[in-house]
Amino acid sequence: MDGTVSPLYGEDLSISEFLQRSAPWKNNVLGALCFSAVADDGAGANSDVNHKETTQAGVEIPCMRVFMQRLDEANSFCEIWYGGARSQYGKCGDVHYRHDGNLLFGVIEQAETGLAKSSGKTPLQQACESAYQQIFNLLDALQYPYVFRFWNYMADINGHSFGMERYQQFNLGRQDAFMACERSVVGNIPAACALGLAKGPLTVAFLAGRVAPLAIENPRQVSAFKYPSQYGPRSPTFARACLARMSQNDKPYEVLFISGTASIVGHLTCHPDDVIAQTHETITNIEAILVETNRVAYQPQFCLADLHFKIYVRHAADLASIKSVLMERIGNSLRAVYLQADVCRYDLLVEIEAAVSYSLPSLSALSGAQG
Ligand code: 3EB
Repeated sequence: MDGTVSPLYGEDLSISEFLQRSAPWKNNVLGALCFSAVADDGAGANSDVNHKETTQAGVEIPCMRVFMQRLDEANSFCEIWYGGARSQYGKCGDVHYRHDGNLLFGVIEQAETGLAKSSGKTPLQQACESAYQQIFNLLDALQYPYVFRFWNYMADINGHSFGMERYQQFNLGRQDAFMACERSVVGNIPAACALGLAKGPLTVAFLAGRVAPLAIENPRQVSAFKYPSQYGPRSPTFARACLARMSQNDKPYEVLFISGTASIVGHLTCHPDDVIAQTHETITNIEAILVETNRVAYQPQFCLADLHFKIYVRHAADLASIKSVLMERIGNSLRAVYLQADVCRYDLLVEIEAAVSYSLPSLSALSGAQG
């Protein structure tokens, strides 16, 4: 479909391409998510600290860097998020951020090393709670009340320590931070993903704004915030998707963030040993999310063919199988980047997230916004 626009959503560049491109478009970059398993990858020279890059023109950009192997084409992948013409960089606690008055993109890492288990909290749980509290403190201070999307990356997500799976420790810290900052842990909550890295500290990126988005659930799945306790003492805190309406340079548009989606129906993993069936089930889940989105969108035009996909693959050897299912279900318009990552349940072999934005006809369309 031709109605898609990318005033917000980024493009497929390697990190070195991203950094070598010169101004002025870079002034509109709010931030980037960079995935690479190559040391430095052209970024080292400009990277004065982790998760921040400075362009030749001196523009400071929060730039998440996680150690993750890209499986298709290039070695690295940068997903770039754009803002308005005037934006500014800041650092608050450990959070690097950039904001333009409508949107704020930020990134924080929190190491577990040096943290002992204290007051009954594991190091990962503490790192997560601290990351989220710092994010919420920043958003309160700068008055960006609504998070649309969180990206969570941590080492050894399926590992166990202190008698608990690490992903469950993460969920404890996340939910505690939401509650401590008086944020809802059910209902209208952000979209998210949570993936395992081969190495590196807990790293969280996020995009927030000033207009309330609409959380979307998938009727085929139990909402993650209602998962039963067999998956851990605290439920994950995310919605299946988040639909945000915003205006950038006086152009209104609607953007959909689809959370990491996997082969889960109800709350159970389906097809544990079958990557092809898992991929089909995941696309069927994403289709169900699109149906729900089109019930509440201004322009009910959200469709698979327009989505920009990020595909997290547990076993690199499954890449060809996954790709062939996606080609079959989506066709030639498929836009996808493939990364090797651990998925948060040991029996999930693939997780797929997506985003898309469509322009809206006029600002007056926004005045009728619900929510
Ligand atoms: C699932 O549906 C798969 O904990 O933030 C997907 C998206 C998953 C986000 C998160 C976890 C998260 O439960 C896992």
